[in-house]
Amino acid sequence: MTEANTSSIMTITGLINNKIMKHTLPPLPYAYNALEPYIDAQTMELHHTKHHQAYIDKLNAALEKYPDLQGRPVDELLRNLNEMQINDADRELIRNHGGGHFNHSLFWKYLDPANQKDELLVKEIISVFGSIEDFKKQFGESATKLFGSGWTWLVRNGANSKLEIVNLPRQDAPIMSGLEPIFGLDVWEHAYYLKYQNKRADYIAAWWNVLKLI
Ligand code: MN3
Repeated sequence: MTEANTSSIMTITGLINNKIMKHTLPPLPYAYNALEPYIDAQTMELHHTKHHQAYIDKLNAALEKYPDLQGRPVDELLRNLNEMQINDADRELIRNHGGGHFNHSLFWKYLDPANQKDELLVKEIISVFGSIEDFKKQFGESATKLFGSGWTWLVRNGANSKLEIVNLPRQDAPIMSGLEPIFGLDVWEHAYYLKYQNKRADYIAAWWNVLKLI
C-alpha cells in the first residue's frame, strides 16, 4: 500500500513519485471481542491499534532515510538485517520495530476464531513432544519462565526441519535466526495485564482456548 508523503523528509524516490511505500496496520480480520472471555476486547483493541501501530510508525520513521529499503516487505528486512549498509542504531530500530510489526501481524492470524485444526501439525507435534498435552505443558513452562518481555514460539528449525519451542527476547522475530514460525505467544505484559495482571500463567492457560490450530 502507498500513501502520499507530505513530510519535509522527501527522498529522491519520493520526489519522483510523490509517494513513499509505507508499512501499514493490517486490519484485524475479526471483532475485538471475538476472543472473549479469554482475551478481552479492550486488550485486543489497545494491542492492535496502539501497540502494533506504534511498531509500524517507528519502523516507517527508521526507514525514512533509506529509500532503497522502503517498500521492501518486513520479512525481507528482518532476514537481511545484518547485510544492510545502515548504522547500528538504525539496525536496532528496524530489528525491534520491524520485528514487532512482523510478529504481531502473525499473532492476529494465529488467534483467528475461524482457524481450523491443522491435523498434520497435530500429528507432528505428537510425534515430537509425545502428546498435545505434553506439548502444551512444555510450551507453557517455557512461556512462564521467559524473563522480561518476549515471545514463546513453536518454530521449524531451518537447519534440520524439526519442530522446536523457543523463547525469543523483546520483538526478535524467529526468521532473523533461520527459524520458521508455526505459532507464537506474545508474553509482553501489554498482551495480558489488563485482565490477568501479574498472572501470566493464567493468560497462557487461557490462550489455548483461542488457538484453534491444534
Ligand atoms: Mn504485543
